[in-house]
Amino acid sequence: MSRIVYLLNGPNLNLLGKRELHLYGHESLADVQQACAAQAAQLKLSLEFRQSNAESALIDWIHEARERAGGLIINPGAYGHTSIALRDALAACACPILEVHISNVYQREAFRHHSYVSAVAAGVIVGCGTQGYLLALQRIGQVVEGYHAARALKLVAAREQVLLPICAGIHGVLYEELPAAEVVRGLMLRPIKPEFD
Ligand code: DHK
Repeated sequence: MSRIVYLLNGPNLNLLGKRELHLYGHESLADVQQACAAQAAQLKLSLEFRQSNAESALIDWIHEARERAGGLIINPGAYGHTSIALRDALAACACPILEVHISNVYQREAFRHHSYVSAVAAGVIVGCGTQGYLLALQRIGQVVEGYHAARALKLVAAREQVLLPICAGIHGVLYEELPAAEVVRGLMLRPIKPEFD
């Protein structure tokens, strides 16, 4: 599983720190990018941080991520509420997708309460301010780590010809506590399942 993570921002997010400060906060997009880059480095993830006001550019980047990424984080901005094209592009990605909204869209106008993206996202982070991006990165990092841990364990289990839970026991890993167990037990299975069948 690739360690590349795409973090995409949709329309008007280039105005972070300049528009509706009470909703979106004082940080600029450059501030957010800097914080995300630091977090990604800590998590050993390679970050592709991008923003566009154009739906087509976002779709092209999602197609790119489809080929390269281990995870995709997207704040679709208003396109989340309107764009079936964005939703379809995301649905074609096998990697885990997290949707982020800086503001609590459920406390706002009714037209913001529905997102086409949510149905194809593994998770949604709403109303946590720009920290939502860091939480999303942390989550993707954990899934990627879990995948690699599970894969390594699976290889050892195959080599030693024991079942995965027994192998975990032999190697002193608390199977229930292993982050990979989450992967093995079925959360976020969409991209990973074929490997563990
Ligand atoms: C950002 C936008 O630009 C809005 O169109 C969405 C989202 C909410 C946010 O909270 O990050 O409705």
